[in-house]
Amino acid sequence: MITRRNFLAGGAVLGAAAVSRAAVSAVPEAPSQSSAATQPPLAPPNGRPYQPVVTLNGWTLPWRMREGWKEFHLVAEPVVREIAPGMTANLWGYNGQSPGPTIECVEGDRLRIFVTNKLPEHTTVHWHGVLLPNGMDGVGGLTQKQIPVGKTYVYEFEMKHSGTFMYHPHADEMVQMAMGMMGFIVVHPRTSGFMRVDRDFVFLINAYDIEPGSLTPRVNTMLDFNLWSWNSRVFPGIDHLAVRRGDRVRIRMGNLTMTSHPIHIHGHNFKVTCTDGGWVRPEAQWPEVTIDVPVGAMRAVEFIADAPGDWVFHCHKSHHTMNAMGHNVPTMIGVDQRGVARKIMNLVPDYMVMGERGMADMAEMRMPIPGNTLPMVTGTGPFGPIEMGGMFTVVKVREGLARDDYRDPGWYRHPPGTLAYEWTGAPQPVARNGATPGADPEAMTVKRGGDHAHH
Ligand SMILES: [Cu+2]
Repeated sequence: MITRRNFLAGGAVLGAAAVSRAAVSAVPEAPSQSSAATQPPLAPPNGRPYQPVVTLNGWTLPWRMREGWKEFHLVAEPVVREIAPGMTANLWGYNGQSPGPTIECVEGDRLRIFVTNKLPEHTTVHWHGVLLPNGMDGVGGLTQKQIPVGKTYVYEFEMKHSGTFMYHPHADEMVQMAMGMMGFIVVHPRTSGFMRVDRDFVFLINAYDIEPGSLTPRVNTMLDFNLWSWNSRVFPGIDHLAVRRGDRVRIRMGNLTMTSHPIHIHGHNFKVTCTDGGWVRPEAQWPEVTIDVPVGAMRAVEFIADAPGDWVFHCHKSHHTMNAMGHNVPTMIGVDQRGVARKIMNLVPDYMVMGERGMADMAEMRMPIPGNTLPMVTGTGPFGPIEMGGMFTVVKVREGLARDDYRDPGWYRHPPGTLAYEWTGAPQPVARNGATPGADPEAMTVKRGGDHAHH
């Protein structure tokens, strides 16, 4: 699905004397991606070898080698991004998508990155976490002039250390990041075998405020976003992570929202092995099942996928696993709405009473919603509605997947005797007031308070 756009500067033939500027005058082509599906890992066709990453609902930017430099071409431009099937958004991004493509290279590589600005306003690119010369840091006004509309700037630096980084504008930042301008950078270790894993997934954590029925994010929103996304996708639009049983798996995440995200896995525990500051020494790693990813930070977690199954991987803030919703909906649990419903139905025949027994029925009912709007909770599993949205996906651990097979293996088939089941025997009498019928009420008295004198 990669289409080629040719940016080769028009036919100037350069003499041997023009060597130093020649590289700059011949701009490399800028591949563009039209699909929001996870693309297979890009095995390096040249340069130092490495084990490539898989960008969740994204892709890696191809490069060309030229006189010892790895040359990439980013095009900052308006894009149309599918957030999940049934909803697209008008975003800003790079090379056809938001986020932009992942940049992969190796410790010690010399990078020359061309950035062409096709936005309606100026921009820059900051290389978050990368140690580089000050003038390559991409801070508009401070370390460089902002890149004007229609112009191309060149960044050149050596990747001095391996790790997990990202790129984003440092120009009209609030607007440009709210519109989706960001991308991932992975610098692979030069020493083969160092921090080696079998599967290496990456994604950025982002958020949008898009009014139901509209297409463009509200850029002034600070906290009350309604689409909590990974790589500008929400459940059920986030691809599943297919993993072979026994694989060492790494998941790298970077947070460019304005709140933290406690990212949680089921069925396994993981260790934090890398941040945007570098690798974590083995003796400094500790086990977790939830890791908070702070604002403007990156975390890489690793685990051995030793438990077959469909294991949920999600943000633990429950509002971040929901799609566009009004926050002004009153809680109606326990409120008897029958009387008022009858009155309203005389006026509005389609009126539905909702939320009286919780809000689970929202996942089953087909409420009328505006066009280009996702249901608040959605997705169907093998046992029915999953009742989720937003930052939620599934790690599918299976026996015997091929090394580079990332295709969805379907739902897990549970071995006999390993599935929760309904009790169909005789019911027990229900205990009330902390006492079982016939028990001595004195014996059930709870001693209140305690002796706090010994602190
Ligand atoms: Cu979250």
